[in-house]
Amino acid sequence: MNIATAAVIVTSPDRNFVTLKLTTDDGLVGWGDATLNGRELSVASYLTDHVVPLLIGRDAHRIEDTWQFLYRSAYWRRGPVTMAAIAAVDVALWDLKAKSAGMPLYQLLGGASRNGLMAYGHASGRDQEELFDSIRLRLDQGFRSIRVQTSIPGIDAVYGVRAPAGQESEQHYEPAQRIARPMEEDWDTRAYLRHIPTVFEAVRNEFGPELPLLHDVHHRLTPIQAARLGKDLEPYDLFWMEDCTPAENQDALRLVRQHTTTPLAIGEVFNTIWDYQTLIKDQLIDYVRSAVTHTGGITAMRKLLDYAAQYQIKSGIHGPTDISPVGMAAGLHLDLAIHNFGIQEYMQHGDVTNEVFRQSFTFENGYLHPGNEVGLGVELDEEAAARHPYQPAYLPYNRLKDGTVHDW
Ligand code: KDG
Ligand code: MG
Repeated sequence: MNIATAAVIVTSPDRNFVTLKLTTDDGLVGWGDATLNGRELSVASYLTDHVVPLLIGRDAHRIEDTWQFLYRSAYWRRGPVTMAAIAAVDVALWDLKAKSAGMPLYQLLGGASRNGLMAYGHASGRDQEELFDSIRLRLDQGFRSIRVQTSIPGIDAVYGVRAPAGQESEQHYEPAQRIARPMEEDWDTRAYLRHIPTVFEAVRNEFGPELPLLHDVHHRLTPIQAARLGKDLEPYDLFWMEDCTPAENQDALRLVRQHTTTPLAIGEVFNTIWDYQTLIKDQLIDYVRSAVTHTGGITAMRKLLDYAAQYQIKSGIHGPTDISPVGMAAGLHLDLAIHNFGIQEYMQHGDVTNEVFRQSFTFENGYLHPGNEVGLGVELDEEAAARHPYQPAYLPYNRLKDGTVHDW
């Protein structure tokens, strides 16, 4: 089973996606997701210009060897562009291996360790009424765990809160915008720290003690501010507080950890196991937030999650809309197979994306399942993809009231 052709497909149904298609000399097709939100074309170029020529003629069964070859032969290691490109190759090879074995991928990874994957949905609102309506909508859809994001009095636009009706879908928050320059948002840490505990108090009073609630701080606090927020949220029993500091400095989490028992999740912008080295061995976190797409694929994620398992740290695989259905499916197969599954984010793609990516994973009664098609169970419809050419898009960025650029 040698690789005969490799092609990079960039399409923009509801948003931009970069997909790698590998075809073998015996006619099998494998898919990999290489989408890096707001920087899509750099990964497409890395693949097309530097990786595709190296793949032709390689034995598609040699997944570990191909991973090590791409990682080490580049000399320049790590980084989101490199690791997304390697991830796409790795996932496409796992898709091919599972197809050639005639099995869904999770069977090759050891088989199912559970019946379904608890998923959390996103709820947000500009005020309490909107937030409660949004939570009820997710509960009606079947979600049993909810991420809560809200506007902050005095701040115009806040991460995770959907725009007013008419500007985007009623259901979905999408931060990347199809505009020529990044949108500027504003930020005020003191206003945020005052407001968020009041929101969780109101949500607990309305929805009771059982519902698992999550919150994404999106990298905006210093360690001592994050420690305070974790303490202030303890009465509301969060499932996790996510990305509370910008954790290039892994030791920052040590300070947060010393002050609070609120569980900590981090890692959606990490791209290798090394970004977690201190966090895992010193047990400074509870959940690993990497996406298969951004962390070198199934091969690297399996090693990362097995390492985390030795310290009772669980998975919380990243599943926003900028992970394509191919990347989502890869995460779901891994989730089903590993022992230390925690929770899976599920933001749900729009109808146009679902027409381009035919998928067989299911969501029922709050649980995702990757399905039982051979391979990943996702096929890209190239004719449909061609109807949606790439459109430049950017994530927003933040400034403080005095004009200083802040973490977004
Ligand atoms: O591309 C950026 C998004 O994926 C990110 O902002 C989503 O933080 C996010 C989350 O937790 O889903
Ligand atoms: Mg996040």
